[in-house]
Amino acid sequence: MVLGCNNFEVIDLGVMVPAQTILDRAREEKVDLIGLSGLITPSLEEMSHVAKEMKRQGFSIPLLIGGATTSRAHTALKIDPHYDAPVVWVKDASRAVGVAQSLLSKDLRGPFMATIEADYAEVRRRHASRGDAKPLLPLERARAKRFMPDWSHYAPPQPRVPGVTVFEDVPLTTLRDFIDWTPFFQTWELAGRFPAILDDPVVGAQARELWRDAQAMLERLLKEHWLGVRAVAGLWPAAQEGDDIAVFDPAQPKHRLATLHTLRQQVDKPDARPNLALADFIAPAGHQDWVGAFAVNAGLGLEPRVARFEAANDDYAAILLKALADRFAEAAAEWLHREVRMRLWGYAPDEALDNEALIREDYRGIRPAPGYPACPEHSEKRTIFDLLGAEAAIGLSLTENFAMHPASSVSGLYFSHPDSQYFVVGRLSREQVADYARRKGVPLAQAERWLATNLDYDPD
Ligand code: B12
Repeated sequence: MVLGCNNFEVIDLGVMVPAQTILDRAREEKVDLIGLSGLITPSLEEMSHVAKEMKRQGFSIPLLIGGATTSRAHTALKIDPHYDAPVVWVKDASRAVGVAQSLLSKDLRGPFMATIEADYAEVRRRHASRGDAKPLLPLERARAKRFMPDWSHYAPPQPRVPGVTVFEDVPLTTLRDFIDWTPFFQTWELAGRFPAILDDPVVGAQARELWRDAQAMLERLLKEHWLGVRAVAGLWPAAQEGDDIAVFDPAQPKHRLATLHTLRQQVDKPDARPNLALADFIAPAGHQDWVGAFAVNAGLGLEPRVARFEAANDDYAAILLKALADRFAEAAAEWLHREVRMRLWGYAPDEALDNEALIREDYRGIRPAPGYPACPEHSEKRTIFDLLGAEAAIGLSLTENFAMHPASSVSGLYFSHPDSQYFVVGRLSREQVADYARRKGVPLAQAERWLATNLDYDPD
């Protein structure tokens, strides 16, 4: 949009486009630049692949990199080395115009690229000397330091409604009260917490205008029922098995349905703090513990509406609507988690928390989502989807790189242990990645690609 408003003609190929389609179209249209955007980690690998293909197929046009999951370091280390023509990471869209103009100008390109290359060289130098970073604990030591409550004194809550529960049509008017508006403003690159942001001395006026537009669209959306939201939650008997979680059939508790694989922190912590893995929050066999999973889809009916706005050249309304659908996805995850705590699992039937308290996570239990720092590996979504039957139940599909379609959707796990908490898995040794690959039954190189941003070593 920003480039379009500055006299660049942009050909938008959409999402999950194969490398060859991008390159063929670029040739056909004789484009000046290619841009790639990445929201979740698996896109990072795909970007390196596109860069390699550009080199192999003799391209010489610049490659722009952007999106929430990309970084200067990743671009310098993993993409730039694969392509000889300029590769430039663009921090936010407002800088895209300056970058594109510099790259296309005969006079500016040289000095501009000299600065970028110097910058990347510095990133690579720092990366090469990162051997100075504190060494990680061997896996066995990290495991010995796991979170280990006295399970013999723990009575896991038994669900009131075991197995899978589907919500065909979650009322939008219910979800409205569960919306966390702060990330909505982030989508528009307006920094600050809601509602204080509305009175912010710098961005307040803009935030208020956006807020008014969003409320007006929300009213129409509710009245005319533009969106459908479906949700599914499941609760199964479970047992900790090392860093894995065995998941069983509620009807036949000896029948194993699946294994969830978790990753353990290996940083050497100065004090007695444990080295956590999510599996630590589930009791070992013999204690009748349970694990949960969920998926919500807030994108039903969204695409044709967005297409209508786009056809009318109303990009603002199209983005506003997508951002509202994203808020409904997160609100549905918040609402569903409360349903689970109060009703389905039912361990907190009398919980009485307002939206502020929910946003602060003042309740018992967590819902980590694959891709977030406590479980950075996205392929676990496949297991979650299979357990829930998410495709059939709520019309949510998973691409081969584990992105969910429709985009406005969230999936994750439920833990009920009162001490369960979010944490950052962080850097991983080859030893742990090899162990993880073995547990998942995939080649080491595959696990290394999935965990590319967590590796403490160079896999090549
Ligand atoms: C909104 C959001 C969502 C929404 C919508 C996602 C969607 N519609 O695709 C919802 C709530 C649905 C969601 C779901 C998920 N999310 Co989310 N989400 C975000 C959040 C909060 C903001 C992203 C965003 O829209 N930003 C606003 C846009 C405008 O910014 P942007 O993408 O960075 O792009 C800007 C620039 O980068 C630049 N740019 C972007 N692309 C390009 C390309 C070029 C060529 C150029 C020049 C510039 C450029 O321009 C933009 C404007 O300046 C981020 C956290 C964050 N603060 O970034 C997490 C984040 C992206 N999500 C994350 C995750 C893990 C997920 C889930 C996988 C969780 C789950 N298990 O359910 C799902 C995946 C959904 C899916 N469909 O597969 C992680 C990804 C981490 C990772 N390593 O993979 C993030 C980074 C959060 C985190 N801190 O860990 N998410």
